[in-house]
Parts: sequence; C-alpha cells; structure tokens
Amino acid sequence: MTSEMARIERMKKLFKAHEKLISRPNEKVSENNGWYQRYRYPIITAEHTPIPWRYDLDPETNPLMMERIGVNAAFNSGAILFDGRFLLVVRVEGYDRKSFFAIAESENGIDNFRFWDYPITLPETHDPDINVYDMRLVHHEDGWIYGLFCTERKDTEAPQHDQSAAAAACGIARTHDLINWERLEDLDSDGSQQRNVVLHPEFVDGKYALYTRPQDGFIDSGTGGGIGWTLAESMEKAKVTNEKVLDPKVYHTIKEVKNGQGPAPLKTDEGWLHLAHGVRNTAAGLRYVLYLFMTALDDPSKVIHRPAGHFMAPDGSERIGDVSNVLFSNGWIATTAGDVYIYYASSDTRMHVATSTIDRLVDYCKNTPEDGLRSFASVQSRNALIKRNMEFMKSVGWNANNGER
Ligand code: M1P
Repeated sequence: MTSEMARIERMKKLFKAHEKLISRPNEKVSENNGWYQRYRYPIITAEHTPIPWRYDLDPETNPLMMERIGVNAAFNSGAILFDGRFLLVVRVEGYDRKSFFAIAESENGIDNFRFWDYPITLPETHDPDINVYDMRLVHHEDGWIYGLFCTERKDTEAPQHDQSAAAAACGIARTHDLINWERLEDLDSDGSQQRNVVLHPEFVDGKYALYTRPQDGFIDSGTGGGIGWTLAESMEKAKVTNEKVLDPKVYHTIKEVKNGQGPAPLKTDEGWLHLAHGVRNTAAGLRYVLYLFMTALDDPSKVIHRPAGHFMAPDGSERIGDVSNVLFSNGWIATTAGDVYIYYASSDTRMHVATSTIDRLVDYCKNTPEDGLRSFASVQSRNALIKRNMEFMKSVGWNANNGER
C-alpha cells in the first residue's frame, strides 16, 4: 500500500468511526429514582467534535494524516430550544487549555448531537479574554438571546512568578440567530470576581435581573456567601448594585464551600424552578453535586422551597475526568408538554442528559424535607416518613417488611 493509500484509508476510518459515534442511539438506564431518567451514553465528548476541527485533511500539508489541533474536553453547555431543535452551546476545550463555544444540535435532545460547521466566533472587548467558558443561554423577554459566560484574565495584581492567579468576570453577548454575536461590556461587579452569573428571563420591576456569585478570589468564593441577586437598568452597561444573597452557602451541607446558579430558572405554575451546583470539601478534594430549589413567581429572589441534599451526584464513570467528582449544569430545556431535559457535565470532561418533567421536579421541591442541619433533625424527618408509611401499610393490610399483602 502506498503512503497516500494508507493516508486515505486512515482518513476514511476516522470519518467512519466519528459518524458511528455521533449517530449512536442513546438508551435509558434502568436505575431510576423517579426524579429523572439517566441515559447510558454521554451525549457529547471531545471525540464528537468534527474531524476537520482536529485534522488537516490536505495530503500536501499532512501526508501522515496526524492530528493537528487536539480537543481535550467538551462539557459545561448552555441549552436552548431554537426553532424546535435542541441546541447546546458547548464549552470545547483544546489541548492548549483554551475553551471556546460551539453549537451542537439534536432533533430529540438525547442523542445524535452534531456540531455546526464552525465554532462561535465571539467578539472580544477592549480587554481581551484569556479564556471563556460556561455560557448560560437565555431568551429574554426583550427579544434577544443572551449568552452570559465567565471571562477569565490574568490577575494583574499578582507577582510575576505567579502565572496561575486569574480574575473571573461575567462576559455578556447577545444574538438573534446564535451565529452572529454582539459583545457587550462585561458585568461591572465593583471589584469582586464573578462566575456563574445568570440572567433571569423576565424583567423584574422593569429591570434586568441577574443571579450572581460574588467571590473574593478566582477559586475561593471566600466571603462571597452564595447565589446572589441584583437588578440592572440595562444589559449594555450592566452593573451589580445592592447585591443580596438569596441562597447562602451553609456549614455541613452539600454547599458548604460554595454554590452557583445553574441555568436560568424555569417558570412553573407554582414558582420558579432552579437548578444549581453545590460544592463541599472531602479528603479527596472538592465534590460538586446538583441541587434544586424554587423561588416565588412574584419575587424570583425569594426562596420558597429548599429540598435538602443533592438532586444528582456523580455516578459510576461520571466520577472520573479532568476534575473528578464533579457534576455541573448550566443548561436545561423545558418543552411546552412539560418535559425537561437536564444537560449536565461530568468531571469537567463530557456532557450527559437526564430527562424529567416539570411535575416531577416541582413535586420533588415541594415534598423533599428541608435540611434540618443536624443529624437529630435528619432522623426526625426520616422517622416521620417511616411512621406515615407504617400506618399506611397497616391501614391497607400490607406487610411492612416486604410490601406484600
Ligand atoms: O471544576 C469544577 C467547576 O469549577 C468552577 O465552578 P465554580 O466557580 O462554582 O467553582 C468552574 O470553573 C466550572 O467551569 C467547573 O466545572
């Protein structure tokens, strides 16, 4: 076989394997707690990115058909239903550690995600971003689709020997077609660092409402005590004023170290449904889990249901990746039929979907007891459940040990 034939053979194999991967049907897994349905396969991985993004296909410049620009991970994706199609704005991370955004599209929201031909070319501000990531997409009632994301730059105050100190701010861009983006000024947060900033989809008191996450340093939220809230007059020059914390971090909970709003909340008849991540410390490092809470319809900054503990935690192979023991979500989609597609990333490496419904998620929020913050209170909650079940089983003549009549 000539070297050219070998090159062509290798190229064909690559395209075939890629097509096989992205067209693989997903399958429900049998484990199911009734809150959501997990699926067997990740929906997007680094290998899902198109071959032309990673290989030079020209025989003149790449006779050995080697990979040229590797993709390390594809994770933390915003989500939107756009013209009836499920679109994710994926955080794609190259081997060079720079993240960028790219749209992947699926007809059913659970498999067959295909990237658009080109990644998003996001305009810069006068102060170029070093790294951008974790975009939250929101179709705001002002008519624009906004993408709020983290923009990271080198900490200019840090000494020269420290090449890892960074400063995080909220970048803002908007679009009508997800192809052409207008970059607005970064959120002015008066000196505090910000990650996980999310735009509320409706005006509140005639203003833009933002969920924030003030933090003292790049990694540590420090005194920045939880998910914050602020109202801004405009998105062209959005500014944090009178920031208040609506969902604080709390000792000995899943969010003792820090927390952050996930995607924009979903409007339900019974309140705004929120998905967030909580972070706790362990001997093996930080553990990121997902949790839910609800806020009042007439005041999205007022928490009305606060179920204890995690809603989803890393499971099986989700536990392992570039940053292990992490679940993170910044995108979900609710359909008019009341189905909810929860897009979550595992261990800063890959994307998954779990499906649920508005009814199930609201039921979960309303009926899961709050965290009593002490072991004694947890036993009381559990005992109350057991007692009700014992009485119920007795009343219908069921055996409490095996559930049989
Ligand atoms: O590595 C886990 C996550 O860490 C950060 O989230 P947070 O600001 O809440 O700690 C982000 O960098 C996120 O992208 C990442 O998944």
